[in-house]
Amino acid sequence: MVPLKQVWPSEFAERYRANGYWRGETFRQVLAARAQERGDAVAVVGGDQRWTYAELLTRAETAAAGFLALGLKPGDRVVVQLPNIPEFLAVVFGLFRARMIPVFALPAHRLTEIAHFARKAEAAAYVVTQSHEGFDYRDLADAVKAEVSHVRHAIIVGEAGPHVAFDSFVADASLLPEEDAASSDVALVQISGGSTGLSKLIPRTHDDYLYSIWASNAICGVTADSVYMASLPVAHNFPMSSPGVFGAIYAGARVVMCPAPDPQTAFPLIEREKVTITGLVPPLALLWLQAAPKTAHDLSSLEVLQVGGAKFMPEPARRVGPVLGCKLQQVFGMAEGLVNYTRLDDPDDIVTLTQGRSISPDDEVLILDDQGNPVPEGEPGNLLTRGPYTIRGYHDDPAANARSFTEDGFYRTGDVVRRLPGGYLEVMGRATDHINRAGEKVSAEEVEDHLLAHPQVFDAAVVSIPDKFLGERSCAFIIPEGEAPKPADIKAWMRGRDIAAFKIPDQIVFVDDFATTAVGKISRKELRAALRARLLEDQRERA
Ligand code: AMP
Ligand code: DBH
Repeated sequence: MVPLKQVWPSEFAERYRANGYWRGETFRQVLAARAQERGDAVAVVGGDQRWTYAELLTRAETAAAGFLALGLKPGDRVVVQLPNIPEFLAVVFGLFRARMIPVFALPAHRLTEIAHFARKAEAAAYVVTQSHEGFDYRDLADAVKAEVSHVRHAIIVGEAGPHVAFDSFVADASLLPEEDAASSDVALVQISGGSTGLSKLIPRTHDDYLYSIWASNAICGVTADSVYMASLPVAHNFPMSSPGVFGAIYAGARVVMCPAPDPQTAFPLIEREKVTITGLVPPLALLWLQAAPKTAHDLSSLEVLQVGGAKFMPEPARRVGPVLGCKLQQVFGMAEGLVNYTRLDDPDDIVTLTQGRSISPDDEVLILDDQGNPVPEGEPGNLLTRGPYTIRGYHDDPAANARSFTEDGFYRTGDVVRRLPGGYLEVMGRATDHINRAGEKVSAEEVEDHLLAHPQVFDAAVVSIPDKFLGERSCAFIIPEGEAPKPADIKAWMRGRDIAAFKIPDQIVFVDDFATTAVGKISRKELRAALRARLLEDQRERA
């Protein structure tokens, strides 16, 4: 197996420890400590379940014993694809207890993505729920096991069919490893949204991830009295760690698992559980703003609404306070590390017009032009960063690492930002080609690659176009091979590729050629930019 690691040069690691960011804690210790201190406090609520910290610990230990009893070993990687249910925490803390490493997939991912994660991580097992939003994950589990031979076990939360039932796990303290992980070990693997091709694996250590979590708690006001609701899919880095469900557990607070983020589902839960803080992507924030004035539900417990994942425009940002009666906090983060927040006591203009400033005094934030020189203060440029919770490399991907990291270890975020006084950042756009579809990042290259597999597609270029609701949507320009198929046929065919639905182009435009007049070669990046400009021009003319 390719070792999973994340290593900072020793002078950096020493500084991050000396400055108190890396505390030497592990996730196992965190849950054990909270169960000791606050055993009777409710840790997580979801569906008709309510577990105290003591119960969550017991369930995590039972899960750990179950994984080990199957023959899985410490160090094994396990793909976890669960929706917002309390078992998510039992599974993940169970894996931490057994010193196994969760690799997080989103509920929307399908065979193509899961097989890629499982292969790349050399996963030995796969944990899913029986079904969610009408999709039966047991069939997917069959397919994953058939396709990726080292995935030996599929563990199902719910009716397991031919697979292993999570409920069948039995406690057995004698199986549990005595020795804990080192805090510098990789604790978990996040997935990059990715702009070039397939998603990359992001190994995060206990030290660095826990730092981003407890420091986020301080910035977001999360304490033992908080009630954090996971509205977005909990496997996303944002609801997991900014400060997310892990932040809530770190603080000894209560997690509420909201099964879907629509107001009809979320508002009754806010009322019932007296939720104090939750996070949304901008399109959902718009829905909440629309629904709140008409709701009969009492939302007055809500103190902070975090909005992030994509740019939140100033106009709706201004409405959050008056309409929802809570503070807005903008969050600009990435699974690779760096997270920026507006602060709870910032003036309104900062909160509505910026995407916040970074967590740590030791976050190094560079804003450079395309030649790598710093831009004048306040001018837009490429954001690069290095720091105590930003990775130095993806797992097992030298080509991606050469592209995405500088020689001195800065991560090229691909975002274009400008810096305002006080270190606040305003996100201006993207330098790389992905579509930020309501917070879901879709790689243009990955979708093009699928389209090019279609027999009637000669060439394809996928671009993002502004969308009133989603922020951005995807448009595929296709040069057909022979007669053009119907857009609906292309979409149906894409669905058959077993990929997440958010990757299927929202719009398809057939063209005879890409009409690129440039002499010689044109990069795909330039091509996409030209096509996008042409489409926007056409739209303006028609309007
Ligand atoms: P990922 O690498 O998939 O974790 O996605 C992180 C990317 O999402 C960032 O690099 C930004 O492009 C985008 N993003 C996250 N939060 C915001 C925000 N508040 N405003 C604008 N873009 C954001
Ligand atoms: O979009 C993201 O990936 C994101 C947004 C807000 C993120 O990873 C985070 C906060 O931690």
